[in-house]
Amino acid sequence: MRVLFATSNQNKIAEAKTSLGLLGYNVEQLLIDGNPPDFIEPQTDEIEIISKSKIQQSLAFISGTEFEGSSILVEDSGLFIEDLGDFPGVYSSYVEKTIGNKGIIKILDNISNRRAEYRAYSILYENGKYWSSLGICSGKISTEIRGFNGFGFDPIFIPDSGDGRTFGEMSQFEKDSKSHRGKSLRILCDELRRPSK
Ligand code: ITT
Repeated sequence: MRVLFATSNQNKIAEAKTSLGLLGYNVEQLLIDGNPPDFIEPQTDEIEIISKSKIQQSLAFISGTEFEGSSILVEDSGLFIEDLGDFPGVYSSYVEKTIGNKGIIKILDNISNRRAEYRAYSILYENGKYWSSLGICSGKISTEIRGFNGFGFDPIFIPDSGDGRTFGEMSQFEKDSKSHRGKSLRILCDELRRPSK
C-alpha cells in the first residue's frame, strides 16, 4: 500500500521508509508541483495539536489534485529535556538550526539531570478515517557529540534501551527499533490492521 508522507524533512521520510517498509508499506513524500506542504504551525507546546493541524492542512493541500483520496501521513516530533522544562520541545527544529548540538551541550554544562525524551505524534488519514499514535523514546543527553548517523539531536541522544551509544552511533535499523518515530509508526500500523476498525 502507498502512503504519502507530508513533510519537508527528508530524514523523517528515510526513517518512515525503514519502519513502514518492514510492514509492507511503500512510503513516498507528498509533493505537489515539486513542493511539500508549507505548514503554518499553531502556537502551542503540544505536538499532538500541531500534528492535527498538519493533517488538516495536508488534506486541504491535496484537495482537487490527483492525490485526493490517497493515504496521507503526518508527524510532529521533538526533543524534550526534563531539566529545561521540556525545552526545546515544539521548537526543536528551530533550536537545531540555530544553536545546534553544541549549544544544547553548553546549556546543560554543570546540570546533573540530563534526562530527556524524544516524542513523535503521527496521524494517518486513510479512506475517510484517522489513526493517530504517540511514540516516546526516553534517554539522556550525552556530554559530547558522538557519531555521524541519523540527524538533528541524534549525536547527543543516548536512548535508555541501548548500550550507551548515541543514536548518532547506531545504524538506521537499530535506531528505528528503539526510536519515538519507529514506535509511533508501528503502533499506528497495529491499529490499522485491527479487524474491528
Ligand atoms: P515537517 O514539519 O515538515 O515534518 P520538521 O523537521 O520541521 O519537518 P518538526 O516540526 O516535527 O519537523 O520538528 C522536528 C524536529 O525535532 C527535527 O527537525 C529535529 O530537530 C528534532 N527531531 C525529531 N525527531 C528527531 C530524530 O529522530 N532525530 C533527531 N532529531 C529529531
